Amino acid sequence: MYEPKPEHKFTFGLWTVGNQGRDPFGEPVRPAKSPVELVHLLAEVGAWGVNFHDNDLVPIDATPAQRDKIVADFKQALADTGIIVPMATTNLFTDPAFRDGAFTSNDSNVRAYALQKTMNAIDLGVELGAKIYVFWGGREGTETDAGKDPITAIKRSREAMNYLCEYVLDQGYDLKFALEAKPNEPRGDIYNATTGNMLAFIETLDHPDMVGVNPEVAHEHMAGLNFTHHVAQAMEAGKLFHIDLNDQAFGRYDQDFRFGSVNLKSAFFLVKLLEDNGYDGSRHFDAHAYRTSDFEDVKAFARGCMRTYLILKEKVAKFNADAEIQALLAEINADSGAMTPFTGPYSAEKAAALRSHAFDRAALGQRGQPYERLDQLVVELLLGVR
Ligand code: GCO
Ligand code: MN
Ligand code: MN
Repeated sequence: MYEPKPEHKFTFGLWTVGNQGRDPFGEPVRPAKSPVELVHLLAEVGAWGVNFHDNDLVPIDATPAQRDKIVADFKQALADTGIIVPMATTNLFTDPAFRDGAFTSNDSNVRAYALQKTMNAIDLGVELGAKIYVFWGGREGTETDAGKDPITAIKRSREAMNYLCEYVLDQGYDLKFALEAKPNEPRGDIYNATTGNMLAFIETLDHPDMVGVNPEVAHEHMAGLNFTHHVAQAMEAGKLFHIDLNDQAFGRYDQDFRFGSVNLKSAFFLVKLLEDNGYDGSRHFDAHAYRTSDFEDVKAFARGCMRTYLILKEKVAKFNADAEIQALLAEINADSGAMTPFTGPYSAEKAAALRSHAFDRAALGQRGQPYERLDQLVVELLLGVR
């Protein structure tokens, strides 16, 4: 019943199930697996797609011949398993060249190299079938604002996005960009720190229609924000091109935990938002197994992400079909229609009528809402007693 199927569009990055458990305090605990092995692992657990950074697939120092062999082997693995590549991205953070950022680096050579690397990575992604291209500016930030002007940083980011949109148009690629915000880690502060910042930034680009967002649960949670509200704003604006699902305790380091493993209730409202509003992009799990896991446990991690999503999806259907919950919602949203003559699109007549209407303000302030009763029903639904 909770088996992943292609229509669920569950995807993982090579870097997620391939994560070796390195952290700032410790060395890798799991051996490196090749991209081909990881594609087979993803097929075994029932995923639909695989995503990658250029250098997850092709090492940064690979020769053209090595590149061609790696890409051919990877394509064979995709053909053998039926796994597809819906999204690709560029690694603009691991190499020391990017220690001060890529598109916002103070070094014009680094900024140009970042454009070159991204154009090559876009070609690679498109060659493998990607339709969405993610930009996560992990190093686009500062530890001190003494050395970088934040307004210049915005202008440099815009210039890079405009350049790369033109590149995609010039090549005739069927590719859209999805910008991923994060408040910090690995930089002290990262520019365009939240999904809301990204949405505002996109509207200033030359081709805003080509660009949307890739929000990630952990990133808004790291900033102490309501992720579901950010995703809702993106959806309402037609900008939810991709989503990174994982989990994260508020106030902690960047955890990338299994989806739904920490904040089950917010995961429920997120799945409800996506499912009720017909989101039809990838459900991408940008997470990794605990450092204590071996590869059997990595598979349990990946299966767990998908299974929890599907269980929550079933809970959403129950919520929508629950007579008591729906009756409470009807009561909460009851509207006699008495205000319709005054509200909606503005007219001078409506405004005049509204100004002369007498409100019983004390009565307005007396109305309680049964949110406690409703929320307890949600909790009982999630706890499995409804
Ligand atoms: C992070 C980010 C990354 C990006 C990835 C794809 O916190 O490290 O979430 O995992 O999503 O680089 O762009
Ligand atoms: Mn992240
Ligand atoms: Mn991410």
